[in-house]
Amino acid sequence: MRTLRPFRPPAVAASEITDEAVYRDRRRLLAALAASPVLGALSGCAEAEPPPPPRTPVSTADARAGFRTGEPLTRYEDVTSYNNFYEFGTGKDDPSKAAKTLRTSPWTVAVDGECARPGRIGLEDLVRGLAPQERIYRLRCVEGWSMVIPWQGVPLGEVLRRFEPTAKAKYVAFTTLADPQQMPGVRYRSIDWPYREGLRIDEAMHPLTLLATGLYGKPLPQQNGAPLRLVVPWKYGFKSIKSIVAIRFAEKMPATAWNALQPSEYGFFSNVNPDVDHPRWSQKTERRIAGQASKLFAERIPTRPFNGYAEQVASMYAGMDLRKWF
Ligand SMILES: Nc1nc2c(c(=O)[nH]1)N[C@H]1C(S)=C(S)[C@@H](COP(=O)(O)O)O[C@H]1N2
Ligand SMILES: [Mo]
Repeated sequence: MRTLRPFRPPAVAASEITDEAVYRDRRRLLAALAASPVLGALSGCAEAEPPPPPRTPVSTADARAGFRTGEPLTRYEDVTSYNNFYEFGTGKDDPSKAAKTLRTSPWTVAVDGECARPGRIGLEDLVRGLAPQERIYRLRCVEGWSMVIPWQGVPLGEVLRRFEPTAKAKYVAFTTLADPQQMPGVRYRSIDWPYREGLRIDEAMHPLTLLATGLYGKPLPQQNGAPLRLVVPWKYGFKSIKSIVAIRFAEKMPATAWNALQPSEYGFFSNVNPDVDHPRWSQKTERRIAGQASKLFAERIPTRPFNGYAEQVASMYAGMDLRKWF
């Protein structure tokens, strides 16, 4: 029986993927921020509701430009051995070692809330009749590394429409399985289990938002969120919730795991934004883990607004103050 390392806060985890000098800078930044009024202002913003989204639907044809990229792919072995999946431990190599205990079949998803056709549905029925698509997406972790991964899956919006969301469905909330028998990390209070995430309904329906069931042409490995997980490529990686067992249509902004843990650091929207630093570190650059180079020597490149998907998604946030709604 493997013993898991006790929970380390994300600040420490970030040091693993950052060079010493940058890490020391972050420490200084943290000290400076602790003394500034900015943090207080940020943490107050969870109170109010954001303005309603503009009525500017993005057509699938417009979004298609974001469906693939010619950038070098992350190697399969890196995609499947350097993971964040706290249900299996907080170390990057914990999930690939521990997640084999997750049973992914049979798998059912409970759908409820503001919709005409709630119910429990098996995974096969959930995606039945929807043609699987391949999407090559960049995914950027809030900790500062990114990957380029060929995913297979179905557009989330097409799945959600089957449940006939009502006019009151302004948000969609997602929940991960939390079974301490299968998920050793759940025995530690690293986050308030179960892992929860949420999207505004227009974000959930956006053609770029993928419900992934595979990568590199194979079924999803457990450590990557088998048997189904979100991939929301313009948002920080933690929005891409893994091993989903429940979907709820909601009228109010749902609670999310990282926001609940540290609201001043993780907002509801969490769109990738190089102009809004995390309170403890800069978000201006990222380490791209791709190609043959080892992840230890990953190239540092500039981070782009909305992770490079601005053309497809920026219209959803027109008129929103992205510093307030981070
Ligand atoms: N249930 C659950 N989903 C999760 C996480 C988690 O800890 N638990 N980690 C998130 C984070 S922080 C990232 S960066 C991505 C990583 O996905 P990958 O390991 O497939 O690259 O998964 C996200 N989804
Ligand atoms: Mo992440």
